[in-house]
Amino acid sequence: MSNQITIALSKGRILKETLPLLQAAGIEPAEDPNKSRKLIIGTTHPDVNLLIVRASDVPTYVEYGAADMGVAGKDVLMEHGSSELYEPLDLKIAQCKLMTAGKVGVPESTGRLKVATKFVNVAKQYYASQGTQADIIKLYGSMELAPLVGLADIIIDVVDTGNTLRANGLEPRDLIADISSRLVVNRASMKVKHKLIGKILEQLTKAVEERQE
Ligand code: PRT
Ligand code: MG
Repeated sequence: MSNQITIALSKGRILKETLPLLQAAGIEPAEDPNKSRKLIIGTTHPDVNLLIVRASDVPTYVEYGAADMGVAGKDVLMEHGSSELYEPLDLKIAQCKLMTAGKVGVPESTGRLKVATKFVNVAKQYYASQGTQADIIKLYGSMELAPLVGLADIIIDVVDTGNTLRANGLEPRDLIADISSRLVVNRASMKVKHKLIGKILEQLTKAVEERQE
């Protein structure tokens, strides 16, 4: 297996936007990952397989070396917070903003804030850096509901068009970070499988640059 590499990807927007970049590196899935129920998918590259995992699980697979490489949103990487991951390339895909949001027209409370989010580590760091007292409430989805039913004053979530916020009577407030998806590589794999990973990295870098032109 040591000449073989695996790349961890999540279904949805990351897969959709990563496939054209992989294609430029000579890597095409042998079957459509969106239709297949398989979680390990071969590719047209004899030494490369894809692993289909949850977006938030990508850093874990790569950190432990269960996958050699992966693609994950910066939001997910910030929340995961591992220094073990090598992050050599910004793929500039799935771009969005990590923001706070609150109910339209409702001024931010001056007392202790209630903040609902799936990004609890990011939230703690953010409010600590602001010197703001905040109770962080962990949610796994549908964050936009929390302010509407009084569970929280503020949510922290990724925002693209802002339509989801608007549809729920919320407005974006503070920018925490600009987000895009990053290629992450296991540190040991980078050394042991340097030849193959280095080549793929080079081709992906070129594909990202060409896409920006
Ligand atoms: O659901 P699961 O736990 O499997 O993972 P996930 O929901 O994190 O995966 P996925 O595929 O939805 O997102 C993967 C990555 O895409 C995220 O980690 C971000 O880095 C990036 N990304 C880019 C986004 C968006 N844009 C985005 N708009 N992730 C989520 N959204 C959500 C947003 O929160 C809102 O609820 O999409 C909804 C629509 O956004 P608006 O602002 O256009 O209305
Ligand atoms: Mg999702």
